[in-house]
Amino acid sequence: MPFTANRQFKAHPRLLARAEGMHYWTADGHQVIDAVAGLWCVNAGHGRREISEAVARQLSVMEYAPAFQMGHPIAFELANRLAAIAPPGMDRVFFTNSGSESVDTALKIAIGYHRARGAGQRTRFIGREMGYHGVGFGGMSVGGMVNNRKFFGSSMLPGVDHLPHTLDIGHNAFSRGLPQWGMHLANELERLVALHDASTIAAVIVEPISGSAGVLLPPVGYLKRLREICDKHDILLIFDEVITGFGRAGKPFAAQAFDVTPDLMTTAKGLSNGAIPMGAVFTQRKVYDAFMQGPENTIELFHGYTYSAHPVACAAALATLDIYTKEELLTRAAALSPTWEDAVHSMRGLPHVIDVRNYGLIAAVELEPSAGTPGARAFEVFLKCFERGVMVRQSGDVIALSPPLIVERGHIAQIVETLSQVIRETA
Ligand code: PXG
Repeated sequence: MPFTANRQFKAHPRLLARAEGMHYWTADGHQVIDAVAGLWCVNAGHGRREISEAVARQLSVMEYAPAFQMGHPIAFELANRLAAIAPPGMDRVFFTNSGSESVDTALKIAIGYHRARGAGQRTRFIGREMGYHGVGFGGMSVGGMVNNRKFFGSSMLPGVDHLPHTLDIGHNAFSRGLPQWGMHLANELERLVALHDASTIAAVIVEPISGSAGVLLPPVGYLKRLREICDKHDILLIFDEVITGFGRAGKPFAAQAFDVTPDLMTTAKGLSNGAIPMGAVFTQRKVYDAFMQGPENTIELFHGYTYSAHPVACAAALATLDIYTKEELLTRAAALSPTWEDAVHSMRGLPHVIDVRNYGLIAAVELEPSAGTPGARAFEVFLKCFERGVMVRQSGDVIALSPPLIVERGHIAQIVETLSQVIRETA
């Protein structure tokens, strides 16, 4: 099983059998509120009939169409719809099937872009400690979560360096929203540029808000500073918005919430509400245009997947975008954020709670690790919450929360009450 304690699971399985709105039901009929939107992807909530009907319709009209040297109308319709909600100038879209594929695609586009401009020596990437960019060899290499890397150490991409991460509980514990301390950490990019020389660096890739490593927020001004340094040295800036895209941060994309526009943006998850696997890479027009040279019969980008722009996934994504628009879900996190912030910060002062972090409809509660068994306390909290009908995510000693964007105040209260009670009872 993926990223699972296999032996523990098989001894005590947690089987989800049905889902509707904010809830799952287990195979034996136990109702569980979903405080993580599946895995940060079911932003419009579960069981959306509009999506299943669109999928069924598309399956009966045309179940598959090749994307190499062929196209189909709704792929372009979807790309146009996405461009309309994207940050300024990001109006070119390449479809993939997952976040990991989006990341590897973006890294390849970055290298190809520089080569097309006669700067083929720019092949180096700068990622960040504690970053998560999926599990492909590219994403793993620019990522910075040690357990995801150490087993595969000799297979990393060459020429990758990492910025320091931005988590500093000493300075920023219990910040509400973005932490004030830490903008200067972006200046580390200048140090890496001085070390490697800008002429060798293709791109910097960061999550605007890191999810998997336990919700790491960008200090105020940090992302703007990264943008400035990238501009100064002609380095592409990639935002990995696989988690933050599609409303999680209170705007369609975190780039808009933080008013910093990257050159490329990777997405997946909320794009299709998790219903059908799909990802998309957005690029600035200048990136696309750089590839458009040579004789017209030549392929400009030697990259793609059998299932790029899969018609059924496109249908699911279009239906998802309709729901987002109709229910104003892509900005709902901003409206609910003060309520969410107050609710999650009520957990300050509970036993072992050393930090609470929040932005948009994301939060993390960090627990003090129990001596000698890192992660054990939060794992126990995760298990007990599930028994009491609340599904949260655990990563190390962090409990992460990211409910579907349809969440109501009553659900927030239930999630926080159960989690608080469980934390109180967990030694
Ligand atoms: N980039 C980011 C920023 C992600 O969060 C990926 C890439 C990879 O996406 P795929 O679709 O290949 O899994 C992700 C995935 C969690 C958790 O709770 C996070 C992810 C996936 C599963 C669990 O920590 N993020």
